[in-house]
Amino acid sequence: MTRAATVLANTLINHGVDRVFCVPGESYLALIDALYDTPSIDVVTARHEGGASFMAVADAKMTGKPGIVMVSRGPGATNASIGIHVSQQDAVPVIMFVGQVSREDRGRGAFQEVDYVKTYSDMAKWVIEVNDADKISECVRRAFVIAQSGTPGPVIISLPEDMLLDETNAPALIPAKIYQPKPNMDDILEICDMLAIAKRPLIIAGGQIGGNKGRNLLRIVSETWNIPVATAWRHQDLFNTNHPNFSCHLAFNMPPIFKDTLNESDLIIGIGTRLGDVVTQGYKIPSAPQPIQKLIHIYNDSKPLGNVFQTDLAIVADATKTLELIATINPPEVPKERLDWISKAHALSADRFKWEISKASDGVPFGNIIAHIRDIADDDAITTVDAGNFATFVHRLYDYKITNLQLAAVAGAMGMGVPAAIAAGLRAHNRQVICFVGDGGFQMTGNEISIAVERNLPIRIIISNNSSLGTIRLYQERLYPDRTLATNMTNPDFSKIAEAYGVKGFKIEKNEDIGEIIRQAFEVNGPSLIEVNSSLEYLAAYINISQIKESH
Ligand SMILES: Cc1ncc(C[n+]2csc(CCOP(=O)(O)OP(=O)(O)O)c2C)c(N)n1
Repeated sequence: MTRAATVLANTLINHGVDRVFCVPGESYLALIDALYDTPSIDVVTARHEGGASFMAVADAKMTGKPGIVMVSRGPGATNASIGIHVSQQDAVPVIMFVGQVSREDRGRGAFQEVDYVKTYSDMAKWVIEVNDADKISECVRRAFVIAQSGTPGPVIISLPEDMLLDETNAPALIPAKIYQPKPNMDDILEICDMLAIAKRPLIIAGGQIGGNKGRNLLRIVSETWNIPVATAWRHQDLFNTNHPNFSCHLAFNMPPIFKDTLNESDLIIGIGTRLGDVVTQGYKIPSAPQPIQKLIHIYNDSKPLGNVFQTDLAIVADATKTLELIATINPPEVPKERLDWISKAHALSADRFKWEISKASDGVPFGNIIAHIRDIADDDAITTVDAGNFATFVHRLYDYKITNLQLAAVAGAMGMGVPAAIAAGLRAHNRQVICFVGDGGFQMTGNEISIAVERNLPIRIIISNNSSLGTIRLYQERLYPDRTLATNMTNPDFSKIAEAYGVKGFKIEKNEDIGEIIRQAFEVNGPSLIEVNSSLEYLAAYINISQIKESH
């Protein structure tokens, strides 16, 4: 007989889990104790469960396998919910283990009791409370299958405290095989027929195009079939942004020229993307419900297919496998019009990269920082990008090569930047990790830099400090002019805070400092943080405050 907690830990090992992110709690002490005997699993202690769940999301984005998070009941579980929401919105597999009150007290409103099935049903793909120790391994195995099948997402496993101590004869199971839907050759031929007659086709590429293999195949299909590629929101890293076939990154609030140009296409192929709100620029590329061009939509789950857009060809299939098969078909000769179309689509991004070093009276325009870092960063650097207006400069100016990785919440949650950098630093030892975060986002989860100090992770954190929740300020300027409320912040000295944590702190206060400070900070053996005194006037990549004021 073996303790349920030990069977659980052994099942995780069988599933290849080598790292879990947690904040410990008395409600699942037996599981923590079981992990004491499994040195192959690295237990990372976050300072806040939100940080832990963000780290699990980031880890999953890097490995393609479920990120694992463990939290205590009630307060721990509710703190962690932000990462569960991101896991759902970003379609990333995450498994969260949550402590629960003992079975005899369930339903009494016991200390920190929460009904996780009710609480998480809207976000998670599956929520299960394991009341029988004999079922623990079976449930964990099923969690891995569910988290990774169809649209990937979160699974919650609730662990009653006393159940973890029960003894069981049920063995620790090995993983079930996950079956991703494959396209059939008829579908592929139909795609190729439509492509062959299209004059201005466009690929919208999404996050389910997995890993280096998928990215390479995307490039091959784009090149052999001469199709420009637009990448889905926060998936710029799927395609080399300097490639002549790169069109643009479908980010928030793009100038209308992007939508207008892309809608000149006569065929859109949405692949590995659900074609959601931001990607489609508010359901306008393609336009809902009836696109103005032909639409092929390929996704590994039937749910998003055909439910918003009138779709000419909908295929439930794995994106990478589909690209692999398209790449086996020889395209017909390219019509000249197609090459003109590629140039036109690419011009969108060529303009995007133009950036004049600008001066502002109220600080450093954050675009100047990004324009510098893109030139000196390693080709395979991992960037983690929090949510906020500062990120518009990263999305506009950063030069993603095919080996770069961008870890950012598609869900737009603030607070993911620093935890994602920790997760990246732990996994990718020999790669540069650069975190871009606003002063607002940093104050949500910046405390997780403690882990960078504990583990001596050479991550670089760049804070855009404009003393404002700038994104919301921008909306206020647009929609409620001269009525700024709740968006100004009195901030601490972030470089000193960094030093107090044991992180080498730097400050950039004027344009002339940029090169030298970044050079010094990037040479630190261990974590470093640069606080940029950012211009509030130049708070976003495509518009500034004076321009909005003038437009009223
Ligand atoms: C967790 C969370 N809370 C609130 C928001 C709404 N929100 C979006 S951006 C933003 C402000 C971000 O401010 P900051 O990090 O300072 O970056 P800036 O926009 O100033 O560049 C807020 C409050 C959000 N997206 N996520």
